[in-house]
Amino acid sequence: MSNRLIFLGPPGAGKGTQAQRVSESNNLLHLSTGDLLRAEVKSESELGKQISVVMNSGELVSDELVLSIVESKLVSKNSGWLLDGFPRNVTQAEALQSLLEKINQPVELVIFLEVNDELLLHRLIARGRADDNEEVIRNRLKVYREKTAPLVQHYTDQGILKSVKGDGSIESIETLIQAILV
Ligand code: B4P
Repeated sequence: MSNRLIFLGPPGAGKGTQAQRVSESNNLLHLSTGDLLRAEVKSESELGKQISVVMNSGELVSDELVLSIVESKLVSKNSGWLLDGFPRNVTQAEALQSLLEKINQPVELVIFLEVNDELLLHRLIARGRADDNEEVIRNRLKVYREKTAPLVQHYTDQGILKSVKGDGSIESIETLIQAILV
């Protein structure tokens, strides 16, 4: 079974939802950069306040910061892991690749969750997080198209990307993903 995974997709595609379920049933470390950043915001540290401004505008937090968070979590782990929401641009993908080469743990599979914009907007507005109002969501979709979407080609070229339609029920999508992993 593949046990070094990346979940890729637009905001609201269900990366976090599926990553939680798949990591639990396969005993993988679930590393969500969004959750780690929100935890820093919640701590009300100086850094958390700066992160909050960036997240609530729909932009990406700096590569340097996100990379240092991921590196500290991954180097202490030598079994399986699932990266959710990371990498989010080519710089992060390249930095991840050199880190993984250093620790000899290459990515085995990238799952790309495909969902149309209308459904994404509907799901995120229903979720209602601080960064889930329509104006910010539209900016997140724009940032996704400009910065994150090129990773689909990047991992397709490496021959490790599989697409999954992300518009069914949560359970049916999980079943599709599990079938790809075995
Ligand atoms: P994230 O926390 O990664 O969240 P997301 O992309 O908005 O959502 P996700 O795809 O995980 O959707 P979810 O399962 O929750 O990013 C938030 C922000 O953090 C970014 O904008 C950025 O500022 C920052 N950030 C994170 N990582 C970064 C990085 N690497 N570099 C720089 N900045 C970074 O699902 C959404 C909703 O849909 C939920 O309510 C869920 O219940 C529902 N849902 C899911 N699947 C469904 C289904 N099949 N049917 C019906 N509803 C469903």
